[in-house]
Amino acid sequence: MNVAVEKDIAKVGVQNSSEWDVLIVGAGFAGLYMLHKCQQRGYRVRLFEAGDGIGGTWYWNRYPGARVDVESMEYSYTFDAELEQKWSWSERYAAQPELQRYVNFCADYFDLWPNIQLNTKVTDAVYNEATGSWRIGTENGVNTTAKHCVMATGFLSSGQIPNFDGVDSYQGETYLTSKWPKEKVDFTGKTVSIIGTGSSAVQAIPLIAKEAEHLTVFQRTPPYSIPLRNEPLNKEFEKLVKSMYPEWRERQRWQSRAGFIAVNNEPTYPNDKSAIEVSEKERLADYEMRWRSGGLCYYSSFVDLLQNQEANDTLAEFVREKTRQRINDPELAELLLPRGYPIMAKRLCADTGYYETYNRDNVSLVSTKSDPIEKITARGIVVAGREYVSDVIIFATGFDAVTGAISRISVTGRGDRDLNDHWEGAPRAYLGLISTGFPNLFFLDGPCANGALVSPMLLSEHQVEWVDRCIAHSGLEEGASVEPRPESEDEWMVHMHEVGKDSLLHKANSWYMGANIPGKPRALLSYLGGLENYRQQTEAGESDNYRKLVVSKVA
Ligand code: NA7
Repeated sequence: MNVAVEKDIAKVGVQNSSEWDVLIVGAGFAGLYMLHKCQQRGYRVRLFEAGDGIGGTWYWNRYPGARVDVESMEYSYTFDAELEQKWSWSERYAAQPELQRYVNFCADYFDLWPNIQLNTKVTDAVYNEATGSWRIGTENGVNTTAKHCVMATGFLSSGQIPNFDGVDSYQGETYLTSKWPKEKVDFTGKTVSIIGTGSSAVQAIPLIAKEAEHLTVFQRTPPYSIPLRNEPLNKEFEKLVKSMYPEWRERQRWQSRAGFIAVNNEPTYPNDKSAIEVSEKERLADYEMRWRSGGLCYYSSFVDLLQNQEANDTLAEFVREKTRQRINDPELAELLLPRGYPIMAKRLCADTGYYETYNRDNVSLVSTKSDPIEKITARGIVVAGREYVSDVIIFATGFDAVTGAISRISVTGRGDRDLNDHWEGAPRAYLGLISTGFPNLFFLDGPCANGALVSPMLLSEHQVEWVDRCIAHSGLEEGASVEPRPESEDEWMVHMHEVGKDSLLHKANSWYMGANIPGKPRALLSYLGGLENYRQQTEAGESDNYRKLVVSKVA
């Protein structure tokens, strides 16, 4: 520990028998900012990261075409004005390698490396009621104790390969998009199969198709996908944003609905009108304007798109019509067009040449909607009795999202209660930050907050700052603890379900609902109240002196 840190701890008079004041799990954007805050406070802090590099999701997801679909100028840390001015993005939407450069730059900039421990996968955490601290175990046998533990494990970090019959018998090469090798994978001259057509596949397919001898796509549910319109970062736009970053960020935080405001290189406000109450002309003008901008800006279109089926249908039909024009073969287009579930009820995809890829001679589509994948053999994939032989299978099959990464750690709270038991049926956490019976254990971008539906950068920064103040409030002394009153957790869950009950999200089998994982209980995993409302609710939780929490301080 450095002398300055020791001095600071001496200053606040910490008497803590734990090895660490705060142990953070996960070196994504959320965990790294948490580490920065703890360092600023002079805490004894450690961050454990399973990978051998930092970046979390952006460390693991290195498949061809991996790129963020929130604009780079908005998908970056917002808490440090100097950093904002210093860093320049090269593209409108940063690709994975640039995101990794950014995250490493930030770790250097804030001098985070001394407290990051790589290659350290946390397996279990057990609360000690006598000391009010956590014992944390890891895969490589390192055990440690910490007064507070912050799970910054990510909501799209637990990749899943479905348990296809015969999956282990396959003799070719296999890849999972969310755990892609660091070395370049060369598909030249190979026949490749890819299972899945979510965001990851939609990004990877156009690039793999250019290289492979033949690419076969196995599609279960056609996605809704909007052209991303990526390009080198417009320098005028960069200048504009950098000249008004404080105001821009405030609008992202408080006046954006989902955390981003750029549309067609301009700052905008979300559209607060109903899609069915405006004239068709006005409606189509909004949809056209967003189509020109590209990407995810439909999330800030008409206010009722995710609440009202009729409103939603207008956008779904608009997108289908636009999509139809991108595919040469009308029969194939019918197979690729999304139907039967509301647009945005599964996460919208944003693509670069996805549909046009199906116009190539070396790409074919196998629909597994009515004929699911039967099995995987030593040579390939079997659908409807036909074997599709291939040299490579890529699983772009998604994540055990939101709860998966936390659930894979064995977490034992007060009274030997297992967190997975507490979350049985559906996860529960006050403000999505802390669960009753699990004192001093915080979740960033976890369930019951709105991580899945807003720009994660903004949400996690806000949560980190909340957790930072909460830890400071409850203290680091032995025996001190903080957890929600049972009724506070109940109240939040009632509020979350009230806010989400009429959402069209319930009408699709998405990872938002846990419905992409066989056996996972179907439940709304995220708070749908919007970013501003979430910020208000969490701030209210503090301004009444944490009345909804039980804070046991040590005199
Ligand atoms: P997604 O969006 O969950 O996509 C996974 C894809 O894999 C999707 O098309 C699934 O079809 C398909 N899938 C999953 N299991 C199966 C089985 N058993 N059989 C056939 N097809 C299957 O994950 P991504 O990695 O693409 O994107 C995750 C998020 O990252 C995304 O939402 C953005 O936020 C960024 P389904 O739709 O379930 O029928």
